[in-house]
Amino acid sequence: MPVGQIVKAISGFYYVRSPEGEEIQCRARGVFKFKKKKLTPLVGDYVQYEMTGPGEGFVTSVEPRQTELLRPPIANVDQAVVVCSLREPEFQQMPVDRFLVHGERAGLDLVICLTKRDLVDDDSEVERIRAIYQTAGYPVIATSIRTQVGIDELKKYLAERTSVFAGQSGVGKSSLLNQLLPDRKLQTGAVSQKLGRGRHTTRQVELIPLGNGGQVADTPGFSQLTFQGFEPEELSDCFPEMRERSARCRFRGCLHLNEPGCAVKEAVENQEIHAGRYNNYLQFLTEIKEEQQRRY
Ligand SMILES: Nc1nc2c(ncn2[C@@H]2O[C@H](COP(=O)(O)OP(=O)(O)O)[C@@H](O)[C@H]2O)c(=O)[nH]1
Ligand SMILES: [Mg+2]
Ligand SMILES: [Zn+2]
Repeated sequence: MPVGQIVKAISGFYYVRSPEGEEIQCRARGVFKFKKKKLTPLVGDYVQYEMTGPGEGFVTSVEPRQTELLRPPIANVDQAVVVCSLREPEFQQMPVDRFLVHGERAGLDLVICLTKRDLVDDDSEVERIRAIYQTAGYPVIATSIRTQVGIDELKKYLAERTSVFAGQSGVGKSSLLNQLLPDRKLQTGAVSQKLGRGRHTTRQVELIPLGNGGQVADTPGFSQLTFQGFEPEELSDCFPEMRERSARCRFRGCLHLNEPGCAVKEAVENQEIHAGRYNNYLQFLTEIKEEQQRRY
């Protein structure tokens, strides 16, 4: 049986892209089987399907997932592009670190994309931000849809993989996607304001090919910013620069607070780990503990 990828799901239909690039409108066969396994097919899933007519068929089974996101619901994403503007609104580190932590936990590769480079005079702020994320190993790309700076570099990161854009409202995600997908104009902030509608336009999640072997998920990006379901011990694993040092902490399960022999704190004191990153770690740890207290 052929294997294709679900690129869109609308009211009970799954649109499966065949190996030849054709879109096949499918229903799921034996919905009960899927339900029993608590497995709802997601956009991004590789599925086996059976043709029943031209352009029509049944999904018969779902292949194991490489990654899985719940908000937005999408499977097999390789990479998240964390988008943050330099101005309008000002760069904020905390939301970037939140998205990075969620991306790490989902097992995604991560790239930071700074937008609206045309609104700052020189590269000093970009360099400052780059320095923050250097020890964590995240690439930082500065872009502008006005001057086109950084757009080609971003495209290189999007080739041959499936990416999702994450970031707060107004940072320029739709504008970037419009640069990448000139054939389909997404609503940007300015346009939707003119129409007097809310900024959040609900859209179906859809995978769109970029023509360079890459595809992007057309979604508002992952919105989950709380740490529900996180355990305190796993948080530092979601900071690469802490993860690589925590094996050298004296105590197993070290939370890198005030424990003796903590390799992470030592690295913060030596400025090998950026203090702002560590402070956000502490903030998120507090939120995880508060969340747990509410549960019990
Ligand atoms: N100056 C400037 N404005 C931008 C740039 N990218 C986006 N914007 C503006 O920022 C606003 C929000 O953009 P939008 O793409 O809707 O953001 P989203 O909410 O993240 O999808 C719009 O008014 C865009 O025109 C840029 O590179 N430079
Ligand atoms: Mg948008
Ligand atoms: Zn430690």
